[in-house]
This record gives sequence, C-alpha cells and structure tokens, in this order.
Amino acid sequence: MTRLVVTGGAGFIGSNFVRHAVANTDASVTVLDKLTYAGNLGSIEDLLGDRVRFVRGDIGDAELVDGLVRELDPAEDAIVHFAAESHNDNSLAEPRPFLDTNVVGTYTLIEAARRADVRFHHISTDEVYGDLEFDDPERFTEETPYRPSSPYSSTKAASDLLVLAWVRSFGLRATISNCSNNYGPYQHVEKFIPRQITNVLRGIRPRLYGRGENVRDWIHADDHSAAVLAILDRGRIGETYLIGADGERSNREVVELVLEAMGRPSDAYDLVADRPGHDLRYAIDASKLRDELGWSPRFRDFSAGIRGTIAWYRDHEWWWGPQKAAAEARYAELGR
Ligand code: NAD
Ligand code: TDX
Repeated sequence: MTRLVVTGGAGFIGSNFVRHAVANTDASVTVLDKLTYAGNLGSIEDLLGDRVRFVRGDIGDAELVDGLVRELDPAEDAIVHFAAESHNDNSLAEPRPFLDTNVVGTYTLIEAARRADVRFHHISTDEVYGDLEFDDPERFTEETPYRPSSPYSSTKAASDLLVLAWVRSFGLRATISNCSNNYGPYQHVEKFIPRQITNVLRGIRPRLYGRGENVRDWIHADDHSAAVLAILDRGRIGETYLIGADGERSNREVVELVLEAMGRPSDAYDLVADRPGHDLRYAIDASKLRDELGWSPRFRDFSAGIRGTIAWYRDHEWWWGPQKAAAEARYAELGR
C-alpha cells in the first residue's frame, strides 16, 4: 500500500485532499501539520485511525521531517506538500511567517526528499504569475513568466523555484501544480467566500474590496484533489501542471450569488477599502493537465457548488464558529 506524507493536511485544501485520497485510493496517509491559526484538527478527526495518522509539527523542523520521510518507501511513496501561510492580507500585515514556512519550510522538505530519494509533489498557486488585465485574451499557461505581486505570492514563487532547482541540480523526483482559487468545505473564514457566507449567517453584511471588480478563477477543492492524484499517478517528473476549471467570476458576481442563494437582496453588501497591490484578474488555461493526464472537473456548475458550500457552513457552525470573531477582529484592524 502506498503511503503519503501530506503536509498541511489539517488546512483547507490539504484536509479535502486527505478525504479525497482515503475515498479514492488505498493509500495510507501521515498528516504533518503545525496547527497554526489556519489548521483545524476537526477537519480530519473523523478519519484518524488505521489509514490516517496525525503528527503535529513544523515543516521547518529538519529532524522531525527527516524521521517521517525516512519511513517512506522510495519505490512507491510520496510527499504531497500543501503546508503554507496562505492568506494575502496576513502577508501584507506580517510577512515573516510566510518566509519561514513557505520558503525555509519547503527547503527543509525538499532536502529531506532528496536525501531519501522520495517523490515530491509541490502544491502552488496561479498567483506566482501576477495578474492579467480584465480584457487580456491570454490566460496563464505553464510558460507564463513569474511576476508575483504580494509577500504571499512571492514566497510561493520562491518555493516553486527551489523545487525546480532541486530537480535540475540534484535529480529530485518532483512535480509542481499551480492552481486557481479554491472553494468548498473546511475553508477558513478569513477567505473571501466563507467570510461572506458566515457574515450572512451572523447577520453581518458581506464586504467587497474596492469596487468588487477583481476577477478570480474558481475551482472546487475536490477537483483540485483529483488533479493532484492524477499528477502523482501519471505526471512527468520535473513538470509543472496548471489546475483550473474555467471558473472566472468577478467578486461582485460571487457576492450577489451568495446573497441570492441565502435569500437576501443581491445588493445587501458594503464596499470597503481595497487590498494594497490587489491583483486584478487570474485565469488559468489547464489544457496540459486535461490533454496529457485526462483530468477534467466534476464541479462544473458554480452556483450549485456555492449552494453546496453554503449548506456545509450552515450545518458546521461548530467548525467555523470559534474562529469567526478573531478573523473579523483582524479585518476590523485593517478597516476591511
Ligand atoms: P490553509 O491556510 O487553509 O492551510 C494551511 C495549513 O498548513 C494549515 O493546516 C496550517 O496549520 C499548516 N501549516 C502552516 N504553517 C505550517 C508549518 N510551518 N508547518 C506545518 N504546517 C503548517 O491553506 P490552503 O488554502 O489549504 O492552501 C494549501 C496550499 O494550497 C498552500 O500551499 C497554498 O499556497 C495552495 N493554494 C491555495 C489556493 C486557495 O485558493 N486556497 C489556491 C492555489 C494554491
Ligand atoms: O472580505 C473580502 N472581500 C473581498 O472582496 C475578502 C476576504 C476578499 N476579497 C477579495 C480579494 C480577492 O480579489 O476576494 C478575492 C479573493 O480573496 P481571498 O479569498 O483572500 O483569495 P486570494 O487573495 O485571491 O488568494 C487565494 O487564492 C489563491 C488564496 O487565499 C491563496 O492561498 C491562493 O494561492
């Protein structure tokens, strides 16, 4: 049986991936997660047992990481690296943890993978490519030059470049995926869609940055997980794969959809101060992933996906409720 070490497996996408891997493969999983403010053991607690083990620790702890990676069989096992500081607004307020986890943490993991000759998959973001104009006919591809805008995206870009250098210089058996904006269950309430859903549930008006015109390319987290499994299974070593589901929407459209689906007037939101350096638009061309690996998204109807996500937050206040006040207090300090 394959064993996967999944870093950041108590976070949003990592926990969705662990759930997806348990349901769709016979792999066993070791989750390595520091449980920062963004990690929540409640996201995977029901899975813990014979197939899923949880280790609390920092990906920058070389001794701990080496020990876990040495348990793996280089012939069939892999490290799947989700752990990161992931929120742009936090990276603008306090960049240092982004350097420690995203850059030094990734370095620590690829050194361990190199020593043990273990396959490594690096999870990254489309934000490494910077942003597009609203009317740009081109979308991001694997050939788009890196042009990150924020402390978050620049540290993710740095981590991608480290992985590529380790492939070329040391023969690390690694792949990289750069995905667009994810939505779905278990996403922290600081992020755009869960923030607005839980605001409405708490009787607070949704908040749109600037004029709400910025565009994001949405994909359901479960489709991201399926793409990562396809890359682990059939991806070519040293290659980058972009993951996206043709889900471009302006932030205003998303908020209107959430409000309507929750039975509120579609204009019952407030415009607030913009994010400094706010990327205008992201858009992914995932042709390589679709054509080479045969992946395609299952969640094609965005408004159905949003309604499912709203239902999940309605039913899981025990999961998000304890985080809501602290997240809103951080936004209040930023005037957003
Ligand atoms: P998240 O913030 O929800 O989860 C991050 C997890 O990593 C948390 O469980 C946290 O406790 C853990 N963690 C943080 N620092 C750690 C450390 N030093 N050691 C061990 N664990 C640590 O993030 P997410 O949204 O699930 O993102 C996961 C990955 O996917 C990130 O690499 C992110 O860059 C990438 N990504 C996210 C999106 C998105 O839309 N959210 C899109 C593309 C790519
Ligand atoms: O209250 C809000 N109002 C608002 O208008 C919040 C929290 C956000 N926004 C806007 C900013 C963005 O244009 O919504 C958009 C999405 O914001 P975030 O959820 O913060 O995501 P983004 O900055 O696009 O980054 C996300 O996608 C790429 C993830 O957080 C990253 O980890 C991932 O790499």
